[in-house]
Amino acid sequence: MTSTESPTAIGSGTAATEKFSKERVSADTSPERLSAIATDALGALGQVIDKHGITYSEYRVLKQWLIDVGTYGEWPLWLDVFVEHNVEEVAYRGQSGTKGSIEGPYYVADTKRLPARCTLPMRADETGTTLVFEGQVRDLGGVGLAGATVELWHADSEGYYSHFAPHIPDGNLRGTIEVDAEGRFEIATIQPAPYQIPTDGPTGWFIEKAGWHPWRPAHLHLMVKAPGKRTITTQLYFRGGDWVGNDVASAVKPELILDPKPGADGVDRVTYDFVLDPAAQ
Ligand code: MBD
Ligand code: FE
Repeated sequence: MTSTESPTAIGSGTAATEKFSKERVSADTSPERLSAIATDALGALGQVIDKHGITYSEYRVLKQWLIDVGTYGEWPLWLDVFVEHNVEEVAYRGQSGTKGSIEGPYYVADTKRLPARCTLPMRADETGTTLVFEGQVRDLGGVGLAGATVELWHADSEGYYSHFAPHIPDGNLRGTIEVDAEGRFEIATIQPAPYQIPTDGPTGWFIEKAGWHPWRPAHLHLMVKAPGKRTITTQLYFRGGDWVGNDVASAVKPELILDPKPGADGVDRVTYDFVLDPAAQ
């Protein structure tokens, strides 16, 4: 790998920021609601400044660091690691299907469509233990959902994501699986490694200065969709894996932990079924 191809904080941050910025998102927040939220947010920050006696030099360092987060394109990373889990918990209120988890900064839409029994796109020399992930997409009544799709994306065995690390081909370890007539799927892939927040950018500097750790446990990202059902965005983790009990992004839930076991062929297999709530009316 040449140095220009090595993953850098500024490279993955810039790619994540460019992807997000293309969406031009909107929300129907009224001026009254915005004012109430902003008043409370600024009030909370004011209380922190007061409580800790924040100094002018600390204030200037904060200003510089906030500028650096933008320069490195790390707002998607920082926000999704430290803030998104709270938003996701609010979004799940009133739901009873499969638990959600954060989307994170590395989702890519419109990945390769794959049949219900498939192997995720990977390099000819992809390293890592083979993992067969199977299951069924169902409604709340237990009926399998034909027409559902399971979008799966995950890091490679070194913890890097395609589209956000220059040495990995686009589309690697990503796919949109079309379930069968009973809502079932069986996907062969490789076991991802834990993810480390890059230490050469402002999110990593902040974590190091605070004496925290920069790790997420190994995880699969999923977005499961079906006609007339509420889309779920979630993640699945691996029992006993490093950082499962101590995720820097606070995004692990006990219902989302897999326990793969070797099958008759010696290959690790695991079953996980997804239950979708009805779409909001
Ligand atoms: C990840 O891989 C991730 O899933 C999240 C939420 C944040 C940073 C990197
Ligand atoms: Fe991730």
